Amino acid sequence: MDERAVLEELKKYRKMDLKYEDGAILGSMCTKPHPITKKISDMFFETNLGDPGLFRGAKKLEDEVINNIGKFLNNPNPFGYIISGGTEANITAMRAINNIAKTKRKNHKTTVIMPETAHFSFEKAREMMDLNLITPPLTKYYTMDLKYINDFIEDRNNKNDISVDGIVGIAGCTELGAIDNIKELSKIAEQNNIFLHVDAAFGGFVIPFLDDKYKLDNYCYEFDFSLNGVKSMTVDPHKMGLAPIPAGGILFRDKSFKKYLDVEAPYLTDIHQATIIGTRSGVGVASTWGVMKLFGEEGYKNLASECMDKTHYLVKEAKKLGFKPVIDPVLNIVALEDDNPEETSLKLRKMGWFISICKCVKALRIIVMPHVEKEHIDKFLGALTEVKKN
Ligand code: 0PR
Repeated sequence: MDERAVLEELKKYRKMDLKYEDGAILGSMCTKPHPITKKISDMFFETNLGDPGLFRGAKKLEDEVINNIGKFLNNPNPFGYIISGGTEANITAMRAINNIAKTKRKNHKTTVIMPETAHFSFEKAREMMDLNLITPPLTKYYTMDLKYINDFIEDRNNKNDISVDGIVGIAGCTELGAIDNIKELSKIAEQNNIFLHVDAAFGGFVIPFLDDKYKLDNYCYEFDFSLNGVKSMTVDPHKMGLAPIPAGGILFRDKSFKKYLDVEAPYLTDIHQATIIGTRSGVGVASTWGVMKLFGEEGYKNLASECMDKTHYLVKEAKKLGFKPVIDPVLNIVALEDDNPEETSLKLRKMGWFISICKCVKALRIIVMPHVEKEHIDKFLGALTEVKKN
């Protein structure tokens, strides 16, 4: 095939894909990347951060991006990477917890407390590392029950069996956007010398930029490294950061955690490697750097406000039509109660609407990403009303 034919053929496939701007993608945490990232991708497309000595510019950008993200998460001295996504970031944090636990005790199953609402990437980590996961009950706000955690740890302490190695709190849970009380979890973690990881894959690029007027009384919005117990955090540029996929983020409090991740890589330009993935593109790093410089704090604040305004619009209009949200919107994620979410979402899909559903509660799930406009919301609610009539 000649070049023109190859490209023409590829266009046919690309046409089969849904487009964010058409507004039918309502259940995705990704969105159309910022247009500047097309040019950046072109510039950095062959870079490989798996061998950073060869791509010193890309590596320097990665260090700068981690520092820049660290700044808005109140960490002046972060250590971390821009990697393939939230899944890799969470598995990386679990590797650290597991390896720290192994240095303390042999023949002990690493035990981590996390909510039932945690993303399924933790299930992959559990399976890979044979972790023991403890899931406390949820409060009516869909956050982890702190009393249960305190009692659980105290009980272990009393039995002289200090076996909790990690706690995971979620800042913006996948299904509902709820935020665990990271401030209290941080205290518990500090008092008991337990590693606290915060999964802010989604919330990391929203909560720091959220105007006070959107904040609810029932949630604590402090979630970052200003809380001393927080040791690591997942924060994904390819979600609300507007970077193209793949760009997930893992940040640790400081470089002292690197030794728990390093494996020897003697034939590379850097003789240790801490990331799970070896060969990895610098495109996500450079794109994240670019969008952050272009947008600045003001840009992300505006983006968060726009998405929250549209979220409240969706909730208001949905209520008028008799649909009830599971919780008031904490972030730009809405779950609407539904007696048969699987069936409803399938019917909607047949009409061209792609939402997702919750697992922890019977509900339809809509993520009001930047590409979702009010006109899409109106049309979608019309379709939902029709589906529920039949
Ligand atoms: N942590 C949280 C809190 C998440 O919500 C997600 C993904 C992850 C970790 C894992 O991130 P990666 O998918 O980057 O590895 N949450 C979305 C979800 O499961 C991912 C997604 C994105 C799904 C776009 C569909 C979609 O169209 O809903």
